[in-house]
Amino acid sequence: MQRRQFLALFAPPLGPPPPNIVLILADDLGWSDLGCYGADLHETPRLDRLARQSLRFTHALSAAPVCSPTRASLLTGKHPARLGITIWHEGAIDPPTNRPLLPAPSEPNLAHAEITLAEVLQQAGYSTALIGKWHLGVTSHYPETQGFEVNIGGTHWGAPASYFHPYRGPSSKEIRFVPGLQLGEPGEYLTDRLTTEALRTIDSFAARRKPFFLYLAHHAPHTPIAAKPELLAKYEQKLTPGLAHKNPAYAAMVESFDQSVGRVLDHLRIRALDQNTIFIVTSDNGGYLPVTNNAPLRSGKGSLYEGGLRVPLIIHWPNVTTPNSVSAEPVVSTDLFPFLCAAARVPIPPGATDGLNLLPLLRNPAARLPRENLFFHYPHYYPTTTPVSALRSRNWKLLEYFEDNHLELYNLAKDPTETTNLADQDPTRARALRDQLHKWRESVNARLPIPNPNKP
Ligand SMILES: [Ca+2]
Repeated sequence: MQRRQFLALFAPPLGPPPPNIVLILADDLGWSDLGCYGADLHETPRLDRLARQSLRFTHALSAAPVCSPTRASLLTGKHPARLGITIWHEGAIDPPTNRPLLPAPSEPNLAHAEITLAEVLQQAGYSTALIGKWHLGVTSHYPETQGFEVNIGGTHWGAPASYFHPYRGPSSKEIRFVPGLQLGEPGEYLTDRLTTEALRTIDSFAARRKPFFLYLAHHAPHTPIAAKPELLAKYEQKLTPGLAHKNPAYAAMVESFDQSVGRVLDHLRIRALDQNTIFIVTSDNGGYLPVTNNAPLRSGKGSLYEGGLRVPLIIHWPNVTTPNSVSAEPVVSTDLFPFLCAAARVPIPPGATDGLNLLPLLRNPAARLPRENLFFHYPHYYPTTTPVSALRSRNWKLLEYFEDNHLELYNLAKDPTETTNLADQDPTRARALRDQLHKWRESVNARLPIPNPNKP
């Protein structure tokens, strides 16, 4: 079925009004960056309180270890490998040619033919807004072409040049800026400003008496690492030897993110919108090294070790989620698509089948989803990795590195830090998992790296 045919099937659902959806996505926020996930330097009182009122996932994984593929997957319900988007825009158009492998080709733009969550919800009568980071293609592929009625700040760039107004830098290569925020005050901070825009948007949407989908995709705490002076001073004072987290400016950025979440929550409550709003906070990939530290998890952004994939995920849905509940079920960002379609009572588009509805876990955090395997595919280079695929099968994790095809096998229950490679001790299991990984790659037409003919 073509995109237009599918969307033409829609009519706003009957019955009580479907819930508003507020999805707050942090950029590069690591698994252990929040207080409720064990951070020692960073203070995140609002997220900690939200977690106490919500369902918190301890094994939520990003669909990819870098920005754009996870964002594309979250918005389409398809695996990044199926979309052919396995690295960010700039990485797709300018891959390295001096490494042993030539990385797999990756689409630099999210194709118009893909049906996004915003399009599905818009067709069902939702008002839709993207505020903050887009990073899914050039101007012709901006949020407005994918179902977002409002776009404040979304561009093809992955990060602003500056976190301070006017949010552009003196770069000689390109002038990065954040469209929609031209009027502002000196000293104004991007995380605060995007939040203000989000609150304004909530008010304008709420006045329509229709449900809304707000996708607040913060740039924080992605580089450039830049903090508000008063918070920076606080963390410089607080920093003591022996802490896992050691970067006061990053800590301040995380707290600014926390304040943003608090402002949105307060605003929803003051406007009496909180009771019919699904509120989600998560991140697009693991924490960026060495700016943060994902301990006890191994490695960070770019890598398919847990530090590159594991992210915070908190879901609050009044009368559905149980306060202070925790799920250890492995879930992935792709699951948000079918979950939110179901919550909004709209059909899932054909082909958007790589995720599972999370509702059973919301109702019973001890439940298991009918899924044994999660797959990851990063056929690219990054400072933390060479091209690699991985399979997580409950407590077992297999990684296959493309440069030499070596396998690594970890038992995450006994070895959560992925320290002891069991591939040689348990070759039968390693081969069986590798075969499943290969079968999956074929099933989604995953693109593979190839030997670099110009490299000995
Ligand atoms: Ca990111």
